[in-house]
Amino acid sequence: MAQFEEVSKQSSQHPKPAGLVLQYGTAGFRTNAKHLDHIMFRMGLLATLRSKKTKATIGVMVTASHNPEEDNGVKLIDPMGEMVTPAWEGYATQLANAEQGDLLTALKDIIEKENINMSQEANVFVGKDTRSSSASLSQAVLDGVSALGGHSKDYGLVTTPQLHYMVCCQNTQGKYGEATIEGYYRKLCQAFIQLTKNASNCTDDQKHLSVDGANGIGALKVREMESHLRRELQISLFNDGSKGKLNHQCGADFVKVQQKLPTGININPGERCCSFDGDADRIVYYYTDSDGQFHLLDGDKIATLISTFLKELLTKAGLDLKIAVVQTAYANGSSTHYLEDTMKVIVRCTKTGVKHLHHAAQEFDIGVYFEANGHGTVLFSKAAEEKIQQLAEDPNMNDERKRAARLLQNTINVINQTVGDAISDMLLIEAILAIRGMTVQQWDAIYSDLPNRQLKVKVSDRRVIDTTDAERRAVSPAGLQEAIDTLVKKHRLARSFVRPSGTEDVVRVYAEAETQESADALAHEVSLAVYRLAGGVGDEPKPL
Ligand code: G16
Repeated sequence: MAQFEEVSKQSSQHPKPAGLVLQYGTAGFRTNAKHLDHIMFRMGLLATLRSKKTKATIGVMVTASHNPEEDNGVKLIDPMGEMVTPAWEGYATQLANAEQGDLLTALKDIIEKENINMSQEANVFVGKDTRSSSASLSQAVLDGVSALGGHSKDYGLVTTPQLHYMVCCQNTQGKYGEATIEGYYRKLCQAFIQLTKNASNCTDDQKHLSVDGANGIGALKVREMESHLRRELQISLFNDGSKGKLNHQCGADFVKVQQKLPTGININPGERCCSFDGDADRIVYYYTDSDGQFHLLDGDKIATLISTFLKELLTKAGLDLKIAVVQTAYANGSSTHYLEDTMKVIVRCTKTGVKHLHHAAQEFDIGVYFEANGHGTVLFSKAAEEKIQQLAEDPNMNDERKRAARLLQNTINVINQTVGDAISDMLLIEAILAIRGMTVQQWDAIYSDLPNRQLKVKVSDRRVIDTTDAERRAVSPAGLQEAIDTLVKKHRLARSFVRPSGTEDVVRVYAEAETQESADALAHEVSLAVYRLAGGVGDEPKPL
Protein backbone atom coordinates (compact mmCIF):
# COMPACT_ATOMS: atom_id res chain seq x y z
CA MET A 1 0.00 0.00 0.00
CA ALA A 2 1.30 3.46 -0.97
CA GLN A 3 0.46 4.78 2.52
CA PHE A 4 2.81 2.32 4.19
CA GLU A 5 5.59 3.10 1.73
CA GLU A 6 5.21 6.76 2.64
CA VAL A 7 5.32 5.90 6.36
CA SER A 8 8.51 3.90 5.79
CA LYS A 9 10.10 6.71 3.82
CA GLN A 10 9.11 9.48 6.22
CA SER A 11 9.92 7.53 9.37
CA SER A 12 13.56 7.31 8.26
CA GLN A 13 13.62 11.10 8.80
CA HIS A 14 12.44 10.51 12.39
CA PRO A 15 14.42 7.42 13.41
CA LYS A 16 14.05 5.78 16.78
CA PRO A 17 17.27 5.46 18.79
CA ALA A 18 17.76 1.67 19.11
CA GLY A 19 16.90 0.30 22.52
CA LEU A 20 15.19 3.46 23.83
CA VAL A 21 12.02 2.52 25.73
CA LEU A 22 9.52 5.13 26.90
CA GLN A 23 6.21 4.63 28.72
CA TYR A 24 2.97 6.54 28.22
CA GLY A 25 2.79 8.25 31.61
CA THR A 26 0.25 10.21 33.65
CA ALA A 27 -0.38 12.58 30.73
CA GLY A 28 1.38 11.09 27.71
CA PHE A 29 5.09 10.71 26.90
CA ARG A 30 7.40 13.07 28.66
CA THR A 31 11.18 13.24 28.82
CA ASN A 32 14.15 15.26 27.61
CA ALA A 33 13.20 16.79 24.24
CA LYS A 34 16.18 15.26 22.47
CA HIS A 35 14.63 11.77 22.78
CA LEU A 36 11.26 12.67 21.36
CA ASP A 37 11.44 13.24 17.59
CA HIS A 38 10.46 9.65 16.66
CA ILE A 39 7.76 9.66 19.36
CA MET A 40 6.15 12.75 17.85
CA PHE A 41 6.18 11.32 14.32
CA ARG A 42 4.63 8.12 15.60
CA MET A 43 2.00 9.97 17.63
CA GLY A 44 1.07 11.74 14.38
CA LEU A 45 0.55 8.27 12.89
CA LEU A 46 -1.43 7.09 15.90
CA ALA A 47 -3.66 10.17 16.00
CA THR A 48 -4.43 9.60 12.31
CA LEU A 49 -5.45 6.01 13.03
CA ARG A 50 -7.55 7.14 16.00
CA SER A 51 -9.25 9.69 13.79
CA LYS A 52 -10.03 7.08 11.13
CA LYS A 53 -11.35 4.75 13.85
CA THR A 54 -13.58 7.33 15.54
CA LYS A 55 -14.46 9.20 12.31
CA ALA A 56 -13.72 12.35 14.28
CA THR A 57 -11.02 14.95 14.76
CA ILE A 58 -8.24 14.05 17.23
CA GLY A 59 -5.84 16.45 18.97
CA VAL A 60 -2.11 16.24 19.57
CA MET A 61 -0.55 18.74 21.97
CA VAL A 62 3.21 19.11 22.11
CA THR A 63 4.04 20.14 25.67
CA ALA A 64 5.76 19.00 28.85
CA SER A 65 3.54 21.21 30.97
CA HIS A 66 5.13 21.71 34.42
CA ASN A 67 8.45 20.04 33.54
CA PRO A 68 11.64 22.05 32.95
CA GLU A 69 12.27 23.81 29.63
CA GLU A 70 14.62 21.09 28.32
CA ASP A 71 11.89 18.42 28.53
CA ASN A 72 9.01 18.01 26.16
CA GLY A 73 6.10 15.66 25.72
CA VAL A 74 2.86 14.89 23.97
CA LYS A 75 -0.77 14.68 25.06
CA LEU A 76 -3.36 12.94 22.85
CA ILE A 77 -6.91 14.29 22.79
CA ASP A 78 -9.98 12.17 22.04
CA PRO A 79 -13.09 13.40 20.14
CA MET A 80 -14.99 15.05 23.00
CA GLY A 81 -11.82 16.80 24.16
CA GLU A 82 -11.04 14.22 26.82
CA MET A 83 -7.73 12.34 27.24
CA VAL A 84 -7.25 9.36 24.93
CA THR A 85 -8.69 6.03 26.24
CA PRO A 86 -6.46 3.51 28.13
CA ALA A 87 -6.52 0.94 25.28
CA TRP A 88 -5.03 3.54 22.94
CA GLU A 89 -2.47 4.56 25.54
CA GLY A 90 -1.31 0.94 25.24
CA TYR A 91 -1.07 1.26 21.45
CA ALA A 92 0.85 4.50 21.89
CA THR A 93 3.44 2.67 24.02
CA GLN A 94 3.70 -0.19 21.49
CA LEU A 95 4.15 2.16 18.57
CA ALA A 96 6.61 4.37 20.45
CA ASN A 97 8.85 1.47 21.39
CA ALA A 98 8.82 -0.56 18.14
CA GLU A 99 12.36 -0.61 16.76
CA GLN A 100 12.76 1.18 13.44
CA GLY A 101 12.48 -1.99 11.35
CA ASP A 102 9.34 -3.13 13.20
CA LEU A 103 7.34 0.10 12.90
CA LEU A 104 5.10 -1.03 10.02
CA THR A 105 4.34 -4.31 11.77
CA ALA A 106 3.35 -2.42 14.94
CA LEU A 107 1.19 -0.05 12.89
CA LYS A 108 -0.53 -2.86 10.98
CA ASP A 109 -1.12 -4.68 14.26
CA ILE A 110 -3.15 -1.72 15.59
CA ILE A 111 -5.05 -1.38 12.30
CA GLU A 112 -5.97 -5.07 12.44
CA LYS A 113 -6.89 -5.13 16.15
CA GLU A 114 -9.10 -2.06 15.79
CA ASN A 115 -10.38 -3.08 12.36
CA ILE A 116 -9.60 0.36 10.95
CA ASN A 117 -10.85 1.33 7.52
CA MET A 118 -7.78 2.92 6.00
CA SER A 119 -9.75 4.68 3.28
CA GLN A 120 -11.62 6.70 5.94
CA GLU A 121 -10.60 10.38 6.07
CA ALA A 122 -8.60 11.56 9.08
CA ASN A 123 -8.32 14.97 10.74
CA VAL A 124 -5.82 15.94 13.41
CA PHE A 125 -5.52 19.25 15.28
CA VAL A 126 -2.01 20.05 16.48
CA GLY A 127 -0.86 22.60 19.06
CA LYS A 128 2.35 23.42 20.89
CA ASP A 129 3.66 25.26 23.92
CA THR A 130 6.47 27.84 23.97
CA ARG A 131 9.44 25.49 24.56
CA SER A 132 12.31 25.94 22.11
CA SER A 133 11.98 22.28 21.06
CA SER A 134 8.23 22.47 20.39
CA ALA A 135 8.43 23.85 16.83
CA SER A 136 10.44 20.95 15.36
CA LEU A 137 8.60 18.37 17.47
CA SER A 138 5.19 19.57 16.32
CA GLN A 139 6.50 19.42 12.74
CA ALA A 140 7.33 15.77 13.39
CA VAL A 141 3.68 15.21 14.46
CA LEU A 142 2.46 16.90 11.26
CA ASP A 143 4.82 14.69 9.22
CA GLY A 144 3.33 11.61 10.87
CA VAL A 145 -0.20 12.72 10.01
CA SER A 146 0.65 13.45 6.38
CA ALA A 147 2.58 10.17 5.99
CA LEU A 148 -0.70 8.31 6.60
CA GLY A 149 -2.65 10.68 4.34
CA GLY A 150 -4.41 12.50 7.20
CA HIS A 151 -5.44 16.18 7.16
CA SER A 152 -4.04 18.39 9.84
CA LYS A 153 -4.72 21.81 11.22
CA ASP A 154 -1.83 23.43 13.02
CA TYR A 155 -3.09 25.78 15.76
CA GLY A 156 0.49 26.76 16.55
CA LEU A 157 1.02 28.23 20.03
CA VAL A 158 -1.99 27.38 22.21
CA THR A 159 -2.58 26.25 25.77
CA THR A 160 -3.33 22.55 26.19
CA PRO A 161 -6.95 23.22 27.27
CA GLN A 162 -7.48 25.48 24.27
CA LEU A 163 -6.60 22.59 21.97
CA HIS A 164 -8.93 20.26 23.91
CA TYR A 165 -11.66 22.86 23.45
CA MET A 166 -11.03 23.16 19.67
CA VAL A 167 -11.29 19.39 19.26
CA CYS A 168 -14.60 19.28 21.14
CA CYS A 169 -16.03 22.24 19.20
CA GLN A 170 -15.06 20.63 15.91
CA ASN A 171 -16.60 17.27 16.78
CA THR A 172 -19.82 18.77 18.09
CA GLN A 173 -20.19 20.76 14.86
CA GLY A 174 -19.86 24.00 16.77
CA LYS A 175 -22.46 23.14 19.45
CA TYR A 176 -19.85 23.44 22.19
CA GLY A 177 -18.48 26.61 20.63
CA GLU A 178 -16.53 27.88 17.66
CA ALA A 179 -13.27 26.00 16.98
CA THR A 180 -11.15 29.17 16.93
CA ILE A 181 -9.08 30.91 19.57
CA GLU A 182 -11.19 34.03 19.14
CA GLY A 183 -14.33 31.92 19.60
CA TYR A 184 -12.87 30.52 22.83
CA TYR A 185 -12.17 33.99 24.24
CA ARG A 186 -15.59 35.26 23.20
CA LYS A 187 -17.51 32.40 24.80
CA LEU A 188 -15.60 32.44 28.09
CA CYS A 189 -15.35 36.21 28.44
CA GLN A 190 -18.99 36.86 27.56
CA ALA A 191 -20.05 34.37 30.22
CA PHE A 192 -17.65 35.99 32.70
CA ILE A 193 -19.05 39.46 32.00
CA GLN A 194 -22.63 38.17 32.37
CA LEU A 195 -21.70 36.56 35.68
CA THR A 196 -20.00 39.65 37.08
CA LYS A 197 -23.12 41.72 36.36
CA ASN A 198 -24.45 39.96 39.46
CA ALA A 199 -21.69 41.43 41.59
CA SER A 200 -22.74 44.60 43.35
CA ASN A 201 -20.30 47.38 44.23
CA CYS A 202 -17.20 45.65 42.95
CA THR A 203 -14.28 48.05 43.48
CA ASP A 204 -11.28 48.34 41.15
CA ASP A 205 -9.21 46.64 43.86
CA GLN A 206 -11.51 43.64 43.82
CA LYS A 207 -11.31 43.50 40.03
CA HIS A 208 -7.53 43.33 40.13
CA LEU A 209 -5.59 40.08 39.91
CA SER A 210 -1.86 39.36 39.64
CA VAL A 211 -1.07 36.43 37.36
CA ASP A 212 2.21 34.49 37.23
CA GLY A 213 2.33 33.10 33.68
CA ALA A 214 5.21 30.66 34.46
CA ASN A 215 7.05 32.24 31.49
CA GLY A 216 4.91 30.04 29.28
CA ILE A 217 2.04 29.91 26.84
CA GLY A 218 -0.54 30.95 29.44
CA ALA A 219 1.05 34.39 29.68
CA LEU A 220 0.78 34.93 25.93
CA LYS A 221 -2.83 33.85 25.94
CA VAL A 222 -3.84 36.02 28.89
CA ARG A 223 -2.45 39.01 26.96
CA GLU A 224 -4.41 37.96 23.89
CA MET A 225 -7.63 37.60 25.89
CA GLU A 226 -7.43 40.82 27.91
CA SER A 227 -9.37 43.04 25.50
CA HIS A 228 -12.35 40.66 25.66
CA LEU A 229 -12.62 41.23 29.41
CA ARG A 230 -13.55 44.91 29.03
CA ARG A 231 -11.71 45.76 32.25
CA GLU A 232 -14.15 43.68 34.30
CA LEU A 233 -10.97 41.87 35.32
CA GLN A 234 -7.74 43.85 35.46
CA ILE A 235 -4.70 41.66 35.23
CA SER A 236 -1.09 42.43 36.19
CA LEU A 237 0.94 39.82 34.38
CA PHE A 238 4.26 38.58 35.78
CA ASN A 239 6.66 35.98 34.38
CA ASP A 240 5.34 36.64 30.89
CA GLY A 241 8.26 34.92 29.17
CA SER A 242 10.03 38.12 28.16
CA LYS A 243 13.07 37.29 30.31
CA GLY A 244 12.69 34.36 32.75
CA LYS A 245 12.92 30.65 32.03
CA LEU A 246 9.83 28.46 31.68
CA ASN A 247 8.60 27.06 35.04
CA HIS A 248 11.90 28.07 36.67
CA GLN A 249 11.19 29.23 40.24
CA CYS A 250 7.69 30.11 39.13
CA GLY A 251 4.46 28.58 37.94
CA ALA A 252 1.75 26.53 39.66
CA ASP A 253 3.87 23.45 40.36
CA PHE A 254 6.68 25.46 41.95
CA VAL A 255 4.27 27.46 44.12
CA LYS A 256 2.29 24.40 45.23
CA VAL A 257 5.26 22.17 46.01
CA GLN A 258 7.53 24.84 47.53
CA GLN A 259 4.63 26.64 49.26
CA LYS A 260 6.13 30.02 48.52
CA LEU A 261 5.84 32.98 46.18
CA PRO A 262 7.24 32.59 42.69
CA THR A 263 10.20 34.78 41.80
CA GLY A 264 9.51 37.67 39.47
CA ILE A 265 6.26 38.75 41.14
CA ASN A 266 5.65 41.98 43.07
CA ILE A 267 2.67 41.93 45.37
CA ASN A 268 1.48 43.75 48.44
CA PRO A 269 0.19 41.93 51.51
CA GLY A 270 -3.39 40.76 51.07
CA GLU A 271 -3.36 40.97 47.25
CA ARG A 272 -4.87 38.08 45.31
CA CYS A 273 -2.47 36.25 42.96
CA CYS A 274 -2.51 33.11 40.89
CA SER A 275 0.03 31.00 39.05
CA PHE A 276 -0.46 28.97 35.86
CA ASP A 277 1.74 26.04 34.87
CA GLY A 278 3.72 25.68 31.63
CA ASP A 279 0.77 24.74 29.41
CA ALA A 280 -1.90 26.58 31.43
CA ASP A 281 -3.96 23.60 32.51
CA ARG A 282 -3.33 24.16 36.22
CA ILE A 283 -3.90 27.12 38.51
CA VAL A 284 -3.28 27.86 42.18
CA TYR A 285 -4.08 31.05 44.12
CA TYR A 286 -2.21 32.67 47.02
CA TYR A 287 -1.54 35.81 49.01
CA THR A 288 0.78 36.99 51.75
CA ASP A 289 -0.54 38.42 55.02
CA SER A 290 0.66 41.50 56.90
CA ASP A 291 3.31 39.36 58.68
CA GLY A 292 4.67 38.32 55.29
CA GLN A 293 3.32 34.79 55.73
CA PHE A 294 2.45 32.94 52.53
CA HIS A 295 -1.06 31.43 52.15
CA LEU A 296 -1.80 28.93 49.39
CA LEU A 297 -5.24 28.24 47.94
CA ASP A 298 -4.70 25.07 45.95
CA GLY A 299 -6.95 22.78 43.91
CA ASP A 300 -8.76 21.60 47.06
CA LYS A 301 -9.69 25.13 48.08
CA ILE A 302 -10.74 25.85 44.49
CA ALA A 303 -12.98 22.77 44.44
CA THR A 304 -14.52 23.85 47.74
CA LEU A 305 -15.21 27.39 46.53
CA ILE A 306 -16.78 26.18 43.28
CA SER A 307 -18.88 23.42 44.82
CA THR A 308 -20.17 25.72 47.56
CA PHE A 309 -21.21 28.24 44.91
CA LEU A 310 -22.89 25.60 42.75
CA LYS A 311 -24.69 24.02 45.71
CA GLU A 312 -26.13 27.37 46.75
CA LEU A 313 -27.29 28.07 43.21
CA LEU A 314 -28.93 24.66 42.95
CA THR A 315 -30.80 25.32 46.20
CA LYS A 316 -31.94 28.75 44.99
CA ALA A 317 -32.98 27.29 41.64
CA GLY A 318 -34.86 24.49 43.43
CA LEU A 319 -33.03 21.92 41.32
CA ASP A 320 -32.40 18.48 42.72
CA LEU A 321 -29.13 17.56 41.02
CA LYS A 322 -26.47 15.27 42.46
CA ILE A 323 -23.18 17.09 42.95
CA ALA A 324 -19.89 15.40 43.82
CA VAL A 325 -16.27 16.40 44.26
CA VAL A 326 -13.52 14.16 42.92
CA GLN A 327 -10.05 14.34 44.47
CA THR A 328 -6.84 12.29 44.64
CA ALA A 329 -4.71 11.05 47.53
CA TYR A 330 -2.95 14.44 47.52
CA ALA A 331 -6.12 16.20 48.68
CA ASN A 332 -5.57 17.80 52.04
CA GLY A 333 -7.35 15.82 54.78
CA SER A 334 -9.06 19.01 55.99
CA SER A 335 -10.63 19.58 52.57
CA THR A 336 -12.09 16.10 52.45
CA HIS A 337 -13.53 16.49 55.99
CA TYR A 338 -15.00 19.87 55.16
CA LEU A 339 -16.60 18.66 51.94
CA GLU A 340 -18.05 15.52 53.49
CA ASP A 341 -18.96 16.68 56.99
CA THR A 342 -19.84 20.34 56.61
CA MET A 343 -20.91 20.67 53.00
CA LYS A 344 -22.39 17.17 52.85
CA VAL A 345 -21.30 16.55 49.29
CA ILE A 346 -20.23 13.19 47.92
CA VAL A 347 -16.43 12.90 47.68
CA ARG A 348 -14.61 10.36 45.50
CA CYS A 349 -10.89 9.62 45.42
CA THR A 350 -9.13 8.41 42.26
CA LYS A 351 -5.60 7.80 41.08
CA THR A 352 -3.51 10.81 40.01
CA GLY A 353 -4.12 12.00 36.46
CA VAL A 354 -7.00 14.08 35.20
CA LYS A 355 -8.15 11.23 32.99
CA HIS A 356 -9.11 9.30 36.14
CA LEU A 357 -10.80 12.24 37.84
CA HIS A 358 -12.66 13.23 34.67
CA HIS A 359 -14.04 9.73 34.31
CA ALA A 360 -15.24 9.60 37.93
CA ALA A 361 -16.83 13.07 37.68
CA GLN A 362 -18.89 11.96 34.66
CA GLU A 363 -20.94 9.70 36.95
CA PHE A 364 -22.75 12.64 38.59
CA ASP A 365 -25.14 15.37 37.46
CA ILE A 366 -22.42 17.82 38.40
CA GLY A 367 -18.90 16.55 38.98
CA VAL A 368 -16.36 19.02 40.35
CA TYR A 369 -12.90 17.54 39.99
CA PHE A 370 -9.61 19.03 41.11
CA GLU A 371 -6.21 17.67 41.89
CA ALA A 372 -4.55 19.48 44.79
CA ASN A 373 -1.98 20.74 42.27
CA GLY A 374 -4.70 22.90 40.69
CA HIS A 375 -5.63 20.75 37.71
CA GLY A 376 -9.37 20.48 37.37
CA THR A 377 -12.73 21.57 36.04
CA VAL A 378 -16.47 20.94 36.44
CA LEU A 379 -18.57 18.56 34.35
CA PHE A 380 -22.34 18.94 33.87
CA SER A 381 -24.30 15.98 32.55
CA LYS A 382 -26.45 16.58 29.48
CA ALA A 383 -29.57 16.04 31.60
CA ALA A 384 -28.37 18.60 34.16
CA GLU A 385 -27.71 21.18 31.45
CA GLU A 386 -31.16 20.59 29.99
CA LYS A 387 -32.91 20.99 33.35
CA ILE A 388 -31.05 24.24 33.98
CA GLN A 389 -31.96 25.54 30.54
CA GLN A 390 -35.64 24.64 30.91
CA LEU A 391 -35.79 26.49 34.18
CA ALA A 392 -34.00 29.56 32.83
CA GLU A 393 -36.48 29.73 29.94
CA ASP A 394 -39.67 28.87 31.86
CA PRO A 395 -42.01 31.89 31.58
CA ASN A 396 -43.96 30.82 34.69
CA MET A 397 -40.98 30.57 36.97
CA ASN A 398 -40.40 33.03 39.82
CA ASP A 399 -37.56 35.55 39.47
CA GLU A 400 -35.26 34.14 42.12
CA ARG A 401 -35.26 30.61 40.70
CA LYS A 402 -34.85 31.97 37.19
CA ARG A 403 -31.96 34.19 38.21
CA ALA A 404 -30.19 31.21 39.81
CA ALA A 405 -30.75 29.14 36.66
CA ARG A 406 -29.30 31.92 34.50
CA LEU A 407 -26.27 32.16 36.78
CA LEU A 408 -25.84 28.42 36.38
CA GLN A 409 -26.06 28.76 32.59
CA ASN A 410 -23.34 31.39 32.53
CA THR A 411 -21.27 29.31 34.92
CA ILE A 412 -21.51 26.42 32.47
CA ASN A 413 -20.38 28.70 29.66
CA VAL A 414 -17.36 30.09 31.48
CA ILE A 415 -16.13 26.56 32.20
CA ASN A 416 -14.04 24.52 29.79
CA GLN A 417 -15.57 21.12 30.45
CA THR A 418 -13.11 19.25 28.27
CA VAL A 419 -10.20 19.41 30.75
CA GLY A 420 -8.71 21.53 33.55
CA ASP A 421 -8.03 25.01 32.17
CA ALA A 422 -6.17 27.71 34.10
CA ILE A 423 -7.75 30.56 32.11
CA SER A 424 -11.30 29.26 32.44
CA ASP A 425 -10.82 28.32 36.11
CA MET A 426 -9.42 31.80 36.79
CA LEU A 427 -12.47 33.46 35.24
CA LEU A 428 -14.84 31.23 37.18
CA ILE A 429 -13.05 31.83 40.49
CA GLU A 430 -12.90 35.58 39.89
CA ALA A 431 -16.61 35.63 39.05
CA ILE A 432 -17.52 33.67 42.18
CA LEU A 433 -15.45 35.93 44.44
CA ALA A 434 -17.03 39.01 42.83
CA ILE A 435 -20.61 37.70 43.06
CA ARG A 436 -20.17 36.65 46.68
CA GLY A 437 -18.25 39.81 47.54
CA MET A 438 -15.62 37.56 49.03
CA THR A 439 -11.97 38.38 49.68
CA VAL A 440 -9.21 35.86 49.18
CA GLN A 441 -8.76 35.80 52.98
CA GLN A 442 -12.43 34.90 53.49
CA TRP A 443 -12.12 32.17 50.89
CA ASP A 444 -8.98 30.87 52.62
CA ALA A 445 -10.77 30.82 55.97
CA ILE A 446 -13.44 28.32 54.81
CA TYR A 447 -11.23 25.62 56.35
CA SER A 448 -7.60 25.36 57.47
CA ASP A 449 -5.25 23.05 55.63
CA LEU A 450 -3.34 20.44 57.58
CA PRO A 451 0.37 21.26 57.25
CA ASN A 452 1.86 19.11 54.51
CA ARG A 453 5.03 18.46 52.57
CA GLN A 454 5.83 16.91 49.19
CA LEU A 455 9.27 15.53 48.38
CA LYS A 456 10.88 13.68 45.48
CA VAL A 457 13.21 10.69 45.80
CA LYS A 458 15.46 9.43 43.00
CA VAL A 459 15.55 5.64 42.65
CA SER A 460 17.16 3.46 39.99
CA ASP A 461 13.81 2.20 38.66
CA ARG A 462 10.67 3.85 39.99
CA ARG A 463 8.50 1.03 38.62
CA VAL A 464 9.51 -1.10 41.64
CA ILE A 465 6.85 0.87 43.51
CA ASP A 466 3.37 -0.41 42.92
CA THR A 467 0.32 1.04 44.66
CA THR A 468 -3.31 0.25 45.39
CA ASP A 469 -6.37 1.96 46.94
CA ALA A 470 -6.16 5.03 44.67
CA GLU A 471 -2.41 5.19 45.32
CA ARG A 472 -2.87 5.49 49.07
CA ARG A 473 -1.02 2.26 49.84
CA ALA A 474 2.14 0.70 48.42
CA VAL A 475 2.02 -3.03 47.62
CA SER A 476 5.66 -3.22 46.56
CA PRO A 477 8.54 -3.22 47.34
CA ALA A 478 8.10 -5.56 50.31
CA GLY A 479 8.10 -3.83 53.66
CA LEU A 480 7.62 -0.28 52.39
CA GLN A 481 3.98 0.11 53.40
CA GLU A 482 4.66 -1.40 56.84
CA ALA A 483 7.51 1.09 57.27
CA ILE A 484 5.22 4.00 56.28
CA ASP A 485 2.50 2.78 58.68
CA THR A 486 4.98 2.69 61.56
CA LEU A 487 6.29 6.18 60.76
CA VAL A 488 2.80 7.66 60.42
CA LYS A 489 1.89 6.37 63.91
CA LYS A 490 4.64 8.55 65.41
CA HIS A 491 2.80 11.75 64.38
CA ARG A 492 -0.57 13.25 65.24
CA LEU A 493 -3.29 13.61 62.55
CA ALA A 494 -0.77 12.16 60.12
CA ARG A 495 -1.04 10.53 56.72
CA SER A 496 1.59 9.69 54.14
CA PHE A 497 1.87 7.84 50.83
CA VAL A 498 4.35 7.34 48.02
CA ARG A 499 3.90 6.79 44.29
CA PRO A 500 6.03 6.78 41.18
CA SER A 501 5.58 9.95 39.15
CA GLY A 502 4.23 9.52 35.63
CA THR A 503 5.80 12.71 34.35
CA GLU A 504 9.23 12.85 36.01
CA ASP A 505 11.82 10.20 36.82
CA VAL A 506 11.19 10.36 40.58
CA VAL A 507 9.14 8.81 43.38
CA ARG A 508 6.80 11.34 44.98
CA VAL A 509 6.36 11.39 48.76
CA TYR A 510 3.42 13.14 50.41
CA ALA A 511 2.99 13.68 54.16
CA GLU A 512 0.57 15.71 56.23
CA ALA A 513 0.36 16.09 60.01
CA GLU A 514 -0.82 18.34 62.81
CA THR A 515 2.18 20.71 62.59
CA GLN A 516 4.55 21.72 59.80
CA GLU A 517 7.52 20.33 61.78
CA SER A 518 5.73 17.01 62.04
CA ALA A 519 4.76 16.94 58.33
CA ASP A 520 8.35 17.80 57.35
CA ALA A 521 9.81 15.14 59.66
CA LEU A 522 7.37 12.50 58.42
CA ALA A 523 8.04 13.35 54.74
CA HIS A 524 11.77 13.03 55.39
CA GLU A 525 11.42 9.73 57.29
CA VAL A 526 9.24 8.26 54.53
CA SER A 527 11.72 9.49 51.88
CA LEU A 528 14.46 7.61 53.71
CA ALA A 529 12.32 4.46 53.74
CA VAL A 530 11.80 4.81 49.97
CA TYR A 531 15.50 5.44 49.44
CA ARG A 532 16.47 2.35 51.44
CA LEU A 533 13.76 -0.08 50.30
CA ALA A 534 13.18 1.01 46.68
CA GLY A 535 16.76 1.41 45.41
CA GLY A 536 17.55 5.07 46.06
CA VAL A 537 20.34 6.64 44.02
CA GLY A 538 22.64 9.52 44.89
CA ASP A 539 22.85 10.97 48.40
CA GLU A 540 20.43 9.89 51.13
CA PRO A 541 17.56 12.38 51.62
CA LYS A 542 18.52 15.02 54.19
CA PRO A 543 16.17 16.41 56.86
CA LEU A 544 14.44 19.64 55.79
C1 G16 B 1 0.12 15.98 34.69
C2 G16 B 1 -1.25 15.38 34.82
C3 G16 B 1 -1.80 15.65 36.21
C4 G16 B 1 -0.82 15.14 37.25
C5 G16 B 1 0.57 15.71 37.01
C6 G16 B 1 1.62 15.10 37.89
O1 G16 B 1 0.01 17.37 34.86
O2 G16 B 1 -2.09 15.91 33.84
O3 G16 B 1 -3.04 15.01 36.31
O4 G16 B 1 -1.24 15.48 38.52
O5 G16 B 1 0.97 15.46 35.68
O6 G16 B 1 1.66 13.72 37.66
P1 G16 B 1 2.75 12.79 38.30
O7 G16 B 1 2.64 12.98 39.77
O8 G16 B 1 2.39 11.41 37.85
O9 G16 B 1 4.09 13.25 37.81
P2 G16 B 1 0.76 18.38 33.91
O10 G16 B 1 0.19 19.69 34.29
O11 G16 B 1 2.23 18.25 34.21
O12 G16 B 1 0.42 17.90 32.54
